[in-house]
Amino acid sequence: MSFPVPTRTATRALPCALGMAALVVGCSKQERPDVTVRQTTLAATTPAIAADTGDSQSVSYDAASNTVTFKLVAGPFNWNGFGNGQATLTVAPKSNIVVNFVQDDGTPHSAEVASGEGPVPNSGGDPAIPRAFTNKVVEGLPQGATDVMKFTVPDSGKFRIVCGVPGHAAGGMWIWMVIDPSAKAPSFGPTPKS
Ligand SMILES: [Cu+2]
Repeated sequence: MSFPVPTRTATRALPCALGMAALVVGCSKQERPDVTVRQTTLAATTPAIAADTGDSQSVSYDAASNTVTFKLVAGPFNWNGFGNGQATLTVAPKSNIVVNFVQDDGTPHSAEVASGEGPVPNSGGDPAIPRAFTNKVVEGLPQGATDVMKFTVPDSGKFRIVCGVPGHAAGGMWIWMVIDPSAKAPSFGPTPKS
């Protein structure tokens, strides 16, 4: 299944646009209580849709080559706005992964794929998958730097994408990367509550 993922702006605008198209009236909560109800329902279901189909701005997939391209943006102790495992990149077994790392924070950061078992690592230097780390993984790269990690995931497993600068991952700068045999395509979004 594949649903178009509305942007947040589009999600908000959609009920109004529907109301406008059908009735050519304003979009007022007082005048159109049914529109309000529909908007609430849509907002409540949007996170699940995003988790199923991915954030098209962060992840793309080439099925022919089984290649996942993921944009990983370093912010202040977060990745793409998420920290402490609050987001998950889900990929199929044996996927070829291209991570386009973008350093968008004033503090030096790096990236590495670490084990998903045990405690969050204090620093980089022990990647769980060969070649799955950026340059200057312990020192960190300066703001504005970019790097590319290319690696292939195994059949199964749960990993963390961490910052390798000492203390940063433990300080929250990590997200999950999960290999899901049932995944038909990669996705990125908030970690499902278990
Ligand atoms: Cu960092």
